Amino acid sequence: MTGLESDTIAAIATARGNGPVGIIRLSGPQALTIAQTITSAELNARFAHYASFTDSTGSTLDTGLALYFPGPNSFTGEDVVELQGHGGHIVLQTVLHRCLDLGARSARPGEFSERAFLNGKIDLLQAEAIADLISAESETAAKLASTSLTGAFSGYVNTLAEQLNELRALTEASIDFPDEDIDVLERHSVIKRLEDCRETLSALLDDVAKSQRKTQTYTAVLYGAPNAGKSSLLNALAHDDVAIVTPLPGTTRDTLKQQVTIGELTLEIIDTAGIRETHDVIEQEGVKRARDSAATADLIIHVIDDADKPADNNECDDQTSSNLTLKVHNKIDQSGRTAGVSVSNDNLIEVAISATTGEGLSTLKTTIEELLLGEGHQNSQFSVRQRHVEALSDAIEKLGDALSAFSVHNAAELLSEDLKLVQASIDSLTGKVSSDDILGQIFSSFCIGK
Ligand SMILES: Nc1nc2c(ncn2[C@@H]2O[C@H](COP(=O)(O)OP(=O)(O)OP(=O)(O)O)[C@@H](O)[C@H]2O)c(=O)[nH]1
Ligand SMILES: [Mg+2]
Repeated sequence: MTGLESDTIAAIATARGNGPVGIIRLSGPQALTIAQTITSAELNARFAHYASFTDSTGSTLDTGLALYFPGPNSFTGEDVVELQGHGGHIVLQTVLHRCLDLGARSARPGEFSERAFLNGKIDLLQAEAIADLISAESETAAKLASTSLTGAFSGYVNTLAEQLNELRALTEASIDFPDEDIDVLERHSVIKRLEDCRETLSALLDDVAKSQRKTQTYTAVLYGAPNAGKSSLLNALAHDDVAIVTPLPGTTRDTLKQQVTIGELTLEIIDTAGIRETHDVIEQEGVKRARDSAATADLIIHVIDDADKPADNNECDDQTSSNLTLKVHNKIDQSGRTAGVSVSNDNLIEVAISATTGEGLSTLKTTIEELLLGEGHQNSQFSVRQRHVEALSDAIEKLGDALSAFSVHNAAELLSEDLKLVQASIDSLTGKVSSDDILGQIFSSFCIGK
């Protein structure tokens, strides 16, 4: 950590383009002086001053609010001033140039967050969560990022780091004071603690993987015999009349894609032509496309007309794909089957619904969510990047190595060295240990002004 920077940075913190309000943010030792010169006002801490923002000749460039947040109680930990004026791109540029003329330097992308990180206001997981919150494209992604920003993810990682630290301290104590009667390295207890640590790490990785899945878009194909109710189900899940529904078998020909949100899951649903032998060349192409979609989908939703005689439904039992498949018995308002979830004779999960009355639909949605996100996914609320998955996997692998080496050699020195490696992987998550390269890579992907 380099501590407080000596220069003052400035940037437009609001999105590029013209808007009603625009914010220029200053951070660093000269932030207050620069802002006071521009506003000709004595700025009190955390007080909204209405002021004119003037150029060097005293002419008004804009009028607005100036807010002063003295360090260390500011976002960056340094003195920060926000000048909130009108959001026109040109007017913001002129006020920004005035800040630069008075000695500020243009901030690099993510430099405010980088300073917050370097000054210990946030850790690396929280800094990344800020960027993820800004770029979130779904409600779920935004929720995950804001939970990570509160420090929830960091909390788990820090607890793990403490656990490892304790174990390493005990290990090192036995090296430093070999003659003293420290039974801390009682073999079984050490192995047990190492195993506990590995278990906690694996559980965290599992949660992280579940969270990561939430920001992916999955594809689910509606597959089945003509007239089974595939298009009706699409419309019910989309809450919209997206697909044509008629009582005629063979209504859908083209594949029809619709993105829907099911709980925390983003799903692209593909409605397809009913599978049957046909001489109609258009329908033949539709059936081919349906099969192609089923071959690549993350989930096949096999829709069956529950009110129909079984022979008709067997038409589509030619799925060759080994993809995850869910059976949906539709039209239970006619068949009389009870809505709900069960396991079929061929060991597939099946849900009984009526696309028209909506019965069983909420069970279907939770089943789809659990199939794709994993059970208990509601408790996994982390904003995840690939580097987190890699760091945790690496820590688990190294802890495994440490455990096997200790089981064989029983050597405290070796264990201590091995634990250092595990700890480095864990600490890289929060940025306690990180190379400038990694920091540069992370912060350069931020937007300017954040
Ligand atoms: N009673 C009842 N009728 C349904 C239900 N779902 C669909 N239907 C009716 O079944 C008929 C066929 O529905 P679609 O949704 O077009 O079936 P599809 O599987 O898309 O058919 P194709 O596009 O021809 O393959 C329509 O008349 C629907 O109104 C249901 O749950 N209950
Ligand atoms: Mg259809």
